[in-house]
Amino acid sequence: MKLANPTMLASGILGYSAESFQSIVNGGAGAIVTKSVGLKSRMGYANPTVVQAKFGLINAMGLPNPGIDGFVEEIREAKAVLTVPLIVSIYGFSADEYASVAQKAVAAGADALELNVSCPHVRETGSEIGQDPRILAEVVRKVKMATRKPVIVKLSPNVTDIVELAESASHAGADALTAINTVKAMAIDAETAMPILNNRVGGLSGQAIKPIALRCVYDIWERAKVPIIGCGGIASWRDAVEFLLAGASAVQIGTAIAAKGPNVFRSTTIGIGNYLKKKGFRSVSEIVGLSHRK
Ligand code: RRO
Repeated sequence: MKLANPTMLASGILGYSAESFQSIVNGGAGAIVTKSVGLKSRMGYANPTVVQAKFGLINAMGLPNPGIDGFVEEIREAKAVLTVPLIVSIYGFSADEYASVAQKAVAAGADALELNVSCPHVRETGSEIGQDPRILAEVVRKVKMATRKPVIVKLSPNVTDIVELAESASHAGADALTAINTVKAMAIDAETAMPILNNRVGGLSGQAIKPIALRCVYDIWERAKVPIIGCGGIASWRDAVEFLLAGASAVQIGTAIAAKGPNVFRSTTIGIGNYLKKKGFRSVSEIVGLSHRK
């Protein structure tokens, strides 16, 4: 899959509507990733579902989504107007469910799939699948058998060895890996003496997790045979360049949109271009993984 620039909208940030995706493309994004969609609709958790931490956000949305059958029309509408690839993020409670959602998403027009095997706080899906190399491999294999479109696997940082899982996904046929989903976290209110999120625990995103995400990309690059998409706390061209140097071929931006607006994609792309020119490189690919040289 060719991207016009190396920035993409991270999953989960702007739901499912063609209008909100268009505003992100107008801001300069090179690809869109939807919020995760499953076989059946889900309400998600009760509020509060998001809490501001000092250097990021903690969320426990609980996978609210319309279900793939309720989303196919939105995929078709988005495909009719978008000029960049539309990547549909999917989840399931079994390998067969992932495969069946994948088939429906591709039939509706998805250009690629991102498998959410890394949601930190919904039982029997997400990271409960992505933390076991054998189950992860089975999910990837079944989705690959169900479609010819590129399959990206989004990995969880909440594991002992993310590289083992990256290898398992790529051996099973993943075309690319996204690193990372949110880091398990929580907030407690001293006044009420209670956790703030209704679900008590959630996932931390934003500035606070950038060094964790960067290390994950760096470690995966040493062993992975497939492109890596960096995700976690990227808010500027300098952050993006650091991820490229660690081994990412593209980056996803999410939490930073809240503070910087959709134009963060354009400013990041322009900044990467200026950096390449200043340092005498001709393309992004020349700096992917460059920090590994000894
Ligand atoms: O919906 C969520 O609560 C959620 C998901 Br699916 C995910 O993958 N990561 C996250 O931080 N929240």
